[in-house]
Amino acid sequence: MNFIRIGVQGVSGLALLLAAAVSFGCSSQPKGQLSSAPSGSVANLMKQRGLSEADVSAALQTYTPTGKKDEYYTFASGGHGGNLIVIGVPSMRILKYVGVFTPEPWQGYGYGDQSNEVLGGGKRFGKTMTWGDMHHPALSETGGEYDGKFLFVNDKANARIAVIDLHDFVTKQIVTSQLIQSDHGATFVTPNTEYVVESSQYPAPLGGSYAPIEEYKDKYRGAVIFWKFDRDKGRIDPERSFAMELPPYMQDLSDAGKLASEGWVFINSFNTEMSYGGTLEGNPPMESGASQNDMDYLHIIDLVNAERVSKEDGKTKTIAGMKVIPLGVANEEGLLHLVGEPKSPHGVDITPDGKELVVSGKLDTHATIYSWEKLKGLIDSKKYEGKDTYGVPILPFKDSIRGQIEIGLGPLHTQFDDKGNAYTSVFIESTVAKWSVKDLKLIGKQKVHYNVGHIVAAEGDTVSPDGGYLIAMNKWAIDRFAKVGPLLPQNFQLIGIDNDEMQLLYDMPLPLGEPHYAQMIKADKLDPIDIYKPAGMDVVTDEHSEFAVKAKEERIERKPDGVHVYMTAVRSHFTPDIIRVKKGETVHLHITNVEQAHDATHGFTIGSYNVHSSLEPGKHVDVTFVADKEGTFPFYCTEFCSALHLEMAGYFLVEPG
Ligand code: RUQ
Ligand code: CUA
Repeated sequence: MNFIRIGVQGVSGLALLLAAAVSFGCSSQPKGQLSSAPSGSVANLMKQRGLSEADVSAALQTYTPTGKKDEYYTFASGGHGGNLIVIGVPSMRILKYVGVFTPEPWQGYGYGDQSNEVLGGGKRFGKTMTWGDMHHPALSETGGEYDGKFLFVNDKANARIAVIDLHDFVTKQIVTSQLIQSDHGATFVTPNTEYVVESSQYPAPLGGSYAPIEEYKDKYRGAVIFWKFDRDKGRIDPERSFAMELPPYMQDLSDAGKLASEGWVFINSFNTEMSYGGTLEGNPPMESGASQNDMDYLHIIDLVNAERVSKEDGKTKTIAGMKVIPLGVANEEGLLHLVGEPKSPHGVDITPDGKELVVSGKLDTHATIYSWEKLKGLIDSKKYEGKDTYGVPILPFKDSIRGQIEIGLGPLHTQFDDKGNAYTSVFIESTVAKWSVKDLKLIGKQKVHYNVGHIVAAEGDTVSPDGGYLIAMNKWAIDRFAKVGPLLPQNFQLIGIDNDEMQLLYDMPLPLGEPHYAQMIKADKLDPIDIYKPAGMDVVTDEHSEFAVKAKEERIERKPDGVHVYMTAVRSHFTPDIIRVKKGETVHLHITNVEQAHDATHGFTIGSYNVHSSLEPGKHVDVTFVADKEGTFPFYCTEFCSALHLEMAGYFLVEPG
């Protein structure tokens, strides 16, 4: 009876019961009929639904009965949707979408003054972006451990970084710098979240100006921005942030050093050939031009000294409002080193002890394990094998690695468990490879259903990974679910990693853009609030709003800048419930949900005016718009808040001007 091998605690009794049912209860049941005897029903259900013992074992490890909560939260990027997805593990139930880079109607995100200001923080060349290409979430850390306080995430297309506060799961800030025109090595945080790292992907003239592409080598550059995080304020401080100019290679993923390598930052790159396409103009296509060299470069940045240099007079330039350490200064000060890395590398992942770096090349079958001690020794003794076109010293590859391990076709990203193992996603093969970090030996492979990109293991990129669970984030769920037309959902596959052999536990379609990366954190590290207290909170500033309205103080005031409506929401009434304005007047709605009960969320909309707010208990929102259409516009509450919810309504009357 070896059918159930469960690593999850607390179900062993049930497992035994089911094992007994399967072994003894199924012999005399006619096909297709449910037994009334409890001992037979499981076996019968298995038969009816065509489930194997492995299926039942997997189900037992993920099924979460009503009222029981998940052990982990997974925060996954929402890809092209620009929203963050909160998922419970092991149930794989979706708990929330958090509006981040794109408007999110349910939360009223992007439909009111506060959230518009957040989205406005990410304006590019004066324009508010309403879509994002979200890639890599990073949880805030203390001492290299997730602390459950904040989450950062990047938008690759528009080089934006967002800050989400996990006390209420609300996006508080978006920052961007026109220094760079895209990002990919983002977001990664230093072990105490002093800095949030954002490096560019596609080189461009720094600051966003035009330069002919023929001048690529001279005028185009990459850059890395170190956004300073102010933990007390819970916000990035652009004033104390700085950047470093990088050669015009295509910088890829990055990681921050920890423990042994704390204070250093590592960034991969490809296209060290500096190919820029132009097939119609007689050039090689970018993808083949960019794959000529056998080696690309890993960038090694001395963040501690870079921070010092960034504060010295005359050592930086200001470009697009960002303080930048020029490449020349970085070279003089020894802030940047390169080391070869095999063919088109993608992921760079630091081991939990911070002593080694795992780099995987998309066009290589190996993972390469660099020793931080060796790299540091080479840097200290200035042992270079040469310099690149831009004068950046290159460390000798052979002297910097401990070894390589044959993984398979197209290794990408690596995560770690609590037993000294590493897990690497293998894109072309569609597998997850498990290997021992100590012996560089392959232990096994788990087939995943289709193109796997990132993988995420429980706290798998911290100084103390948990093991237990891993999610393979597969792109394009061909053939896995009921068909929904040519545009395919993504597929998250939950894999148990507590036993020697990995076990596929669950398939979860994700009906959004390509998620890329996620973070998985123990649920008990988070302690989100239930209500905003006291009532009248501006949830973006996290302060009591100056426009907060108290019961009995509701009013409508005409001021030089328009009509101010001070409104309260309480089950089941908006006060005032009639608003009269003249066509052309500017309207300022100030709405406070004055309730303090956990189940007292209201919503507010005025039809045809594209106004929507979510009013959680105690929340205050401001909405400003011009009453440019005359007419009779009902407004109402959009959350089914009470038996008289439908009656929670009123009229917005716009008289002809
Ligand atoms: S990168 S898998 Cu941002 Cu690997 Cu997508
Ligand atoms: Cu308030 Cu429905």
